[in-house]
Amino acid sequence: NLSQLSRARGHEDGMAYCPRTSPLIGGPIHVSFPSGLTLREVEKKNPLVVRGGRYRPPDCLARHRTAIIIPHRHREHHLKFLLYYLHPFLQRQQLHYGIYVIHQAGNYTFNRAKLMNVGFQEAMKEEDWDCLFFHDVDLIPEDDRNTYICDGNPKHAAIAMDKFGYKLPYKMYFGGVSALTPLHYLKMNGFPNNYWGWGGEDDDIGARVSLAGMYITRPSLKVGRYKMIKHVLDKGNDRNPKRFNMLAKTRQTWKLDGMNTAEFEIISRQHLPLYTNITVNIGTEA
Ligand code: UD2
Ligand code: MN
Repeated sequence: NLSQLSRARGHEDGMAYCPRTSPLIGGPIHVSFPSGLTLREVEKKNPLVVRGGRYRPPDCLARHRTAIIIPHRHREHHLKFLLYYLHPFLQRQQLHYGIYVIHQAGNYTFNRAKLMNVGFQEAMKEEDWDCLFFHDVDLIPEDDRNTYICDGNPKHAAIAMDKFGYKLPYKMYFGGVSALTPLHYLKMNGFPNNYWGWGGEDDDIGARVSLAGMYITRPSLKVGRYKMIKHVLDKGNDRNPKRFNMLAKTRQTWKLDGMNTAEFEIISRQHLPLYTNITVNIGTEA
């Protein structure tokens, strides 16, 4: 509501907009994984981040409000490194931002796409975000110029990842990190809810973009670079054997399954120092 909004923005009264291009942005980022890093240290390095992992530039009015949505379970060691790099990166871009970790409760098969639907709905309840970045927990951006703001069409940000030799694996690829406005998201009925286990959901999401009459934009190969923290396939996230059959039907299913049918039960919402943790019961496969 409006009065809440203006109270929240009180400190920004009369403040000038941040420049269109942040003067704090550099170029390539050297990514390494310091051993023994703790979340406490990440907190100390980011004194302006407030509860729930929120930030606004202290001396100018941000032009963009971006929520980062991270699907998660049992990857605390990756989350720590992501937060270590992402907080300063987003601050250098002078964004108003918030980080949401959507934690799947229980041990049932993982469902990345459905967790994104939860993240979208819950993040939009909290603030009027104008852009949502759907972000794997293990991908670290390697260039400051990869700005975490939305385009006129859905954006696939992770065009060049080390694991694919810093090339796009195929034209319709939409995995890793992607950015949509709330309008884009609703136009494509969000993401599918029924991809349980590894794979396929990213291609379904990519297909939804064009089925909804939009197209995929991307940063350049030089800028959209990411390092993926090395890992094996998680327990509870086996390859989904149904993915090929399901993908063949996206054209028939996208309007019937998605944000409009997402059913889940929020177990807890914690505004932690570096992020908002939402633990959710997303049920099991029908
Ligand atoms: C690829 C895609 C990813 C997704 C996946 C298929 C890349 C870089 N990413 O990732 O976007 O399409 O294939 O589903 O190619 N996660 C957990 N706990 C788990 C399992 C998964 O937190 O037990 C989350 C976490 O954010 C992780 C993401 O889901 O980064 C994708 O899972 P992955 O990293 O195991 O799969 P990967 O690297 O093949
Ligand atoms: Mn991964």
